[in-house]
Amino acid sequence: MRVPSVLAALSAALLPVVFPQGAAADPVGINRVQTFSGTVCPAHSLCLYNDINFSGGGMALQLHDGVQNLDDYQFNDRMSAWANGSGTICYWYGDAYWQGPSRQIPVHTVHNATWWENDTASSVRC
Ligand SMILES: [Ca+2]
Repeated sequence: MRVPSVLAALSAALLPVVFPQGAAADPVGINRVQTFSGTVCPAHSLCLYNDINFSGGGMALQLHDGVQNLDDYQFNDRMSAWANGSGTICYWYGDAYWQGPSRQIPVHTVHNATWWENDTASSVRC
């Protein structure tokens, strides 16, 4: 196989992985989204917790990470607290695909969701 055809084949195979359909125009690129249990928020992460007082496990995102639908992680409408150690401003949204009411999560802030925020987040990005 000639080199150009190998590259073409590799591009066809890899581009959908690198740029999932619908995500190419979005500023969120590399996802290193993790889940964690209990209160153990990974370093340098925005952590979204299942329960108030930063407990119950949850999800961790880093700079440039985004989740367009928290249901993909069985975390839709579940966030009850957050702690932003990511080093960047993040945002969460009441609807999937970064739609609906949004809230900024400033750098180095921790917050228990208010009653109107509790269990409403459906997407997030940093
Ligand atoms: Ca929601």
